[in-house]
Amino acid sequence: MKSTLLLRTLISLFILMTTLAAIAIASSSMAASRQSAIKLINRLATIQKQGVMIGHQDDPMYGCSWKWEENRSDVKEVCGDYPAVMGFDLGDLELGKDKNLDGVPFDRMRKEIIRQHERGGIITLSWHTNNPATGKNAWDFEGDAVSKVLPGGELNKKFNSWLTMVSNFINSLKTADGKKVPVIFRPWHEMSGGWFWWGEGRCTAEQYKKLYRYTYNYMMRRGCSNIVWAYSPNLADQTETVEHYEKYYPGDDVVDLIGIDIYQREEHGNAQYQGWLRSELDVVKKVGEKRKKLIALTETGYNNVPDSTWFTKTLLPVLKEYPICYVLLWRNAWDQPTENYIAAPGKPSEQDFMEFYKDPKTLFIKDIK
Ligand code: BMA
Repeated sequence: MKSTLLLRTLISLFILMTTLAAIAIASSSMAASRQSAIKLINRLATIQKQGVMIGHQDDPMYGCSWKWEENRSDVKEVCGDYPAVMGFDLGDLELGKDKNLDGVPFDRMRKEIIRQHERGGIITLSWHTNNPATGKNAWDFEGDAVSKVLPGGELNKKFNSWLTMVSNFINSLKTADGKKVPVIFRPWHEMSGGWFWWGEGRCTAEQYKKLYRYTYNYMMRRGCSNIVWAYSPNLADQTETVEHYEKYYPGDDVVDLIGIDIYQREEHGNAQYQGWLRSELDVVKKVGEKRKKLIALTETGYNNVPDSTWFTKTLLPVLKEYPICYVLLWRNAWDQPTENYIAAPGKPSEQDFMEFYKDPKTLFIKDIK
């Protein structure tokens, strides 16, 4: 009897110890596997002290007067250097398409991401995910999609297959010697506006947090160790507050960088836009300090930049007041005549952008190499 009991105790002890060892190995390999992301986080923290990196969405894909040619960039054609940050969008990847929602081929995107990494630059990815409930685009907010994609929901399986496709793409971002390229990923962005199916009024804050955390856990399990995770709400209707900004915040354990998306339109004055930037960045800075997160202006711009001194007189003075690591100006869209957000040869802001480039605060590729 006694010896059976001893044997049983020994067996249970053995099982417990092997389980604990397995957990330790799993968590240490999880930590180790984030190496490339952590390296990027540390680099961003260093750069944040030096100045603000200038970024541009779809920079090497098309510009105001060209598209799909290789080795071109409106930014480079104006100031002689590439933007320090390049942004790309994964929308439509989840449908198995070979081009994104703006016509950018995913193979070309992968190539440009690797090129940007090899020239010493930074990459950020957004994802204008189609509505899984209605089959329409990201701006279709019908169908209660968030609750349906979460575990137990009728679209969970389909959603998993979408996350798998995005994970596979991110895992495929590797240099020739097999090293993974780190990227800042900004899923479920602009949730404080109501225009996307994952936004305000389309799900509860709790559901949103579940969606974000589910995405994080799923993609980390699929080995996406090269992601720096970003939380990126949009401009508040009123003056921003910490409470409002954090309404959808999914947790310190799943976020590395926090930011804000803010645009100026023709009906807004420069002072109004600057007021918004300050109201938001005051809060982003405060939350960043409190939570020890990197901070950025994750999207901005003035469509078609009609003001010829906008970069140096409106944007730059505010950038100088905040320790943000980057600002991403949106695309010089080939397909949307009203969506040109950065300088290009022959545009009214061309000269001003040169001055903006020369300012010590603004960082381009040559400054961060
Ligand atoms: C939006 C606009 C759209 C575009 C989308 C994804 O803000 O620029 O025209 O399709 O981003 O890039």
